[in-house]
Amino acid sequence: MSIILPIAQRGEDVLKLIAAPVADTEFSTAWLQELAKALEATMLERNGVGIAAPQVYVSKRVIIVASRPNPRYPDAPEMEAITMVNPEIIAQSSQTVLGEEGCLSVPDERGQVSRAEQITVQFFSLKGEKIIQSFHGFPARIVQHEIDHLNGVLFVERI
Ligand code: K1U
Ligand code: ZN
Repeated sequence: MSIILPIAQRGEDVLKLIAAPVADTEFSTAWLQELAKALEATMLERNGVGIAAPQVYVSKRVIIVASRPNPRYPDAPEMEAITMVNPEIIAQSSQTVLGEEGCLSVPDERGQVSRAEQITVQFFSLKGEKIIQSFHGFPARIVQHEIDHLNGVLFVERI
């Protein structure tokens, strides 16, 4: 069992900050593991397909991405949740696509947002392993939405 954390709501300062990178000394620590567990539990409790640490009042560069089919994206892949530490988009397609987004920090609002269709992301595992992975479609949209949270940007600012 893990802790369910409260979600910061639109207008709160923590959602406007540039989140701090996780330091080398923080990898493989109990606190980073516990943060990831609590983030995933909170995302699942809220039926989300992603979450970023600033949404639970922790201004650190940690996100979770967990695509699954849903009424808006019935063909979305079912993914194991991926925890990304210090994620960076290192390449993106020039092709963009409009798609519906929601946000756990902006309840009851949905909107069409233009995002790169395909991205390549460099990130670190909780143990500090460097991973480079490409995403397209809905998972790529979730990654971009979550990285926006790390940079103090909400999807409503992109509409
Ligand atoms: O970061 C968050 O606030 C979570 C957010 C992730 C997200 C959803 C849709 C597009 C991009 C990013 C959510 O999980 S909102 C709730 C949700 O499950 C959902 C909303 C719209 C379409 C599909 C799912
Ligand atoms: Zn969001």
